[in-house]
Amino acid sequence: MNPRSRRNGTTPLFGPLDHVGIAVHDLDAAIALFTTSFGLRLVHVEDNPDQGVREAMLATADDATESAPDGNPDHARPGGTMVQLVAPLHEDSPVQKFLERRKPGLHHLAFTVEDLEDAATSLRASGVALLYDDKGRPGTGGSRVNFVHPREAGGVLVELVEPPATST
Ligand code: V0V
Ligand code: CO
Repeated sequence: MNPRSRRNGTTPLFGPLDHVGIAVHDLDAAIALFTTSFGLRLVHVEDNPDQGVREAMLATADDATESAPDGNPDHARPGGTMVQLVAPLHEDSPVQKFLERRKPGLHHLAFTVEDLEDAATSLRASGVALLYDDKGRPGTGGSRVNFVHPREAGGVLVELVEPPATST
C-alpha cells in the first residue's frame, strides 16, 4: 500500500467528481459555448498524445480554493467539478472512434481517487478490471489516470484521477 494513502474502511474508494468529459469535434467552438454562453472559466488547454486528445478544462466554481498541489501553475485545480472537452488529436484516438460510432456528447465521468494503485487493487478484488496497468497513465494537469470500460460500469466510461501530489 502506498504510504501516502489515508484511505480506511470509512472513506469511499471514489472521491468527488473531478470532471465530466464531453467529446467534441471542434474544440474551439465548444470552448466558446462553455465560456461565453455558459459562463465557465477556461483553466487550461493541453495536448495528451498518449490519450490521443487535445483537451480543455473548464471550471464551474470560480472560488478561492484554486491552487496547484505541486506548485506548478499549469496544474491549478479549481474547487468544483470541472468540464473536460476532449477532441481527437489523430485518427487512432479513442475519441475519434467514439465520435464515429456515436456522436458528440457525454464521454466519461472522472472520479477523484486518493491513490490510483490502491484503487486498482480494490477494484480488482471486486472483480472490476481497469484498462491500464495499476500505475495508470499521464492525465491532465499533472494527474495520473486509469479507466473502467463502459461495459463494466453500466454503460458509462469511468475515469479514476489521482491529482498531482501535494508538495510539502
Ligand atoms: C465506447 N463505448 C462507450 C464509450 N466508448 N460507451 C459509453 N461511453 C464511452 N466513452 C461503447 C460503444 O458504444 C460500444 O457499445 C462498446 O463500448 C465498444 O465500443 P468500441 O468503440 O469498440 O470501444 P473500444 O472497446 O474500442 O474502446 C472503448 C474504450 C476506449 C473505453 C476501451 O474508448 C478507451 O481506451 N478509452 C480510455 C481512454 C480514453 O477514452 N481517453 C480519452 C479521454 P456497444 O455498441 O457494444 O453497445 S483522456 C482524459 O480523459 C484525460 C487525459 C484526463 O482526464 O486527464
Ligand atoms: Co478525463
